[in-house]
Amino acid sequence: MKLAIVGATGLVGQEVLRVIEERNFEFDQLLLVASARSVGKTQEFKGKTYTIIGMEEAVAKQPDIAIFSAGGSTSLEWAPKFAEAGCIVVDNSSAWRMSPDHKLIVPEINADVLRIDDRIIANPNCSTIQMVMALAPLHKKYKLKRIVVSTYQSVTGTGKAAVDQLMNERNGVEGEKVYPHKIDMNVLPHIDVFTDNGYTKEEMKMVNETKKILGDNSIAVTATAVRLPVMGGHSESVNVEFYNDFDLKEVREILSKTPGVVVEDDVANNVYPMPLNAHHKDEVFVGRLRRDDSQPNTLNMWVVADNLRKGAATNAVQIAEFLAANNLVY
Ligand code: 2RA
Repeated sequence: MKLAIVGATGLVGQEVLRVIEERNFEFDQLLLVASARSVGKTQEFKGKTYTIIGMEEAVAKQPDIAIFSAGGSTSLEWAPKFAEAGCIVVDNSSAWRMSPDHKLIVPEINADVLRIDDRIIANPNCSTIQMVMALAPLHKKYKLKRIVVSTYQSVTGTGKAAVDQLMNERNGVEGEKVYPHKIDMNVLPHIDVFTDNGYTKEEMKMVNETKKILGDNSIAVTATAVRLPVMGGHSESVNVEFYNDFDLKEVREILSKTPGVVVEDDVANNVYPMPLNAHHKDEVFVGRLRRDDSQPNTLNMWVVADNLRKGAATNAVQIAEFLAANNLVY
């Protein structure tokens, strides 16, 4: 197995390396690929020194799987070239997510739709992944009607420069600004760009990707995505209406038995999911489960996950693991 990590020097690329090491993902050859400004630099990984290569060289080496975390424009230009060379691309950008010809995969939910001819596979947006991980088992049981979600997203979702802006502001140091406003001691109801309907692209990703992953365009979704000066992960307040009534105890049981989901819900002892506790972990943490008495069949929950892990790197590596385990790599 020849594995390429494209965008290897970014926050997600670095997390992908940590995940493949932790999960002992098997490969014969590893290619660390990045933009021209990083080519020639070296990186230690599992006791070996790797020299970072460029995109042309990586394609020429014909990797079997390439995990892309290099942004949408790079993926639009290079994923087809890698695929042409016989590689399966697992892409973390939004470039292919809503393409009717490409699959959008959360392995615990819909990996079974993957086939040998899938050459570019989309990794969903981090804020979508954690939400559908919590909602998919409940959808199966009670059938989702409407989702109202507000997110509280870590600066790590924007990337290293955003983390630097936060820490510079906190330390009173001048530096590059990636946000239109101060982020420290502030919240920005603005993630990605605004669209003509007044929503941001981040909010529309949650609307559209949720329907595609759950395979049900009838689900009504509305989202408000907010950026906070937080590091450990994304948090979400999810209000969900089902077609069928539910039993709260049964909801708790279903979630507790869902692979990749951990219920942290004991408010009498101040137990609920928090980004600081989710940081560096692969699970999706669910708590504050309670019925919304303002309308029938409606549940409130609080969902937290490390956006760089299950929200990006781990989900992508799990897709790669599924491909390898099911002989979908040729
Ligand atoms: C963010 N979900 O948090 C987006 C992309 N990682 O900025």
